[in-house]
Amino acid sequence: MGHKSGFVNIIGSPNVGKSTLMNQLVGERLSIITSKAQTTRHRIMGIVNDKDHQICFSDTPGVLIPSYKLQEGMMQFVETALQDADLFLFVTDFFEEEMNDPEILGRLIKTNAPILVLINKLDLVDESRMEAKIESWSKKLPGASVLPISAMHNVNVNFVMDWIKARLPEGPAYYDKEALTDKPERFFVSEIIREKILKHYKKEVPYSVEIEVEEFFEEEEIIRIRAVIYVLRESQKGILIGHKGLGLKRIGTEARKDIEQMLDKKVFLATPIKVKKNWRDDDRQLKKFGYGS
Ligand SMILES: Nc1nc2c(ncn2[C@@H]2O[C@H](COP(=O)(O)OP(=O)(O)OP(=O)(O)O)[C@@H](O)[C@H]2O)c(=O)[nH]1
Ligand SMILES: [Mg+2]
Repeated sequence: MGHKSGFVNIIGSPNVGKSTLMNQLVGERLSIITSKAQTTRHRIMGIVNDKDHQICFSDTPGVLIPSYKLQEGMMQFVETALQDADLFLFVTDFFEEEMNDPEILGRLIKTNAPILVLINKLDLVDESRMEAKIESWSKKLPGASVLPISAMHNVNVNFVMDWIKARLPEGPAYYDKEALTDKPERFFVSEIIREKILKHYKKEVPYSVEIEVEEFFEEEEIIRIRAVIYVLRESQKGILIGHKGLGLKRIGTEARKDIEQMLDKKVFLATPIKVKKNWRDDDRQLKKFGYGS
């Protein structure tokens, strides 16, 4: 048997556990995970290599109907992931009844790529209640296989790997066999900072924030990073900074610790905040932040 290689694209609604699943499959903390919807904004690749396989997973933003251009950009990543998949992992969870964009199911059916439907968060429900759920998804996506899992607790994730390996096309590796992802370190630095903001702030603040790593200097003993936090409004800057500056301090400290762990080196992290009105609807800004083409 020859070498197998292909793109396994992870698609589904926001907050169902797509990123949790990819990290579990890859065995690394690549995508950020939070309890809020729209945590993932980009297509993030996680690559699994062994002697006979290269599996290129793509985590994607949760499918939604866009209401501003940033979300249009996010859905463009989903669009390309719909087009270049060898296999699909369609993730839903026990609680999802109807997708906010049910059209996506029609799109999935039309592609030729095999689909595995994963009903996530099995740990939160009685297994006996899963039967009906499995049947309903089998009707929605005829021809697909359906499997209940818990991505977080690693239940049935091994079966996902078996399903993939049995269907992966034969072919040479697309990426270096040492590669873990397609994204540079700077990207993960900005994601870690955004994760802390998603974790500690409510309402519109996390959705109004974008991070840009402006400087990344590696010295012998330390890496100096300057990451600008962009917000939409002056008032959001105040909220982020918080009483006596403690809010921003907490973000900086928590992010720095995670970044140090990722880079395995001491880090100095500066996180100035800048107001950029309307960045979520500004094509030029969005392009600079890595959205759109
Ligand atoms: N109980 C339970 N929670 C889970 C499981 N998998 C994921 N979660 C939680 O569900 C929430 C969303 O997980 P994510 O992996 O960020 O979901 P996502 O689909 O990537 O979300 P978006 O990036 O916003 O589209 C987080 O709070 C996870 O901890 C699971 O198997 N069981
Ligand atoms: Mg995600």
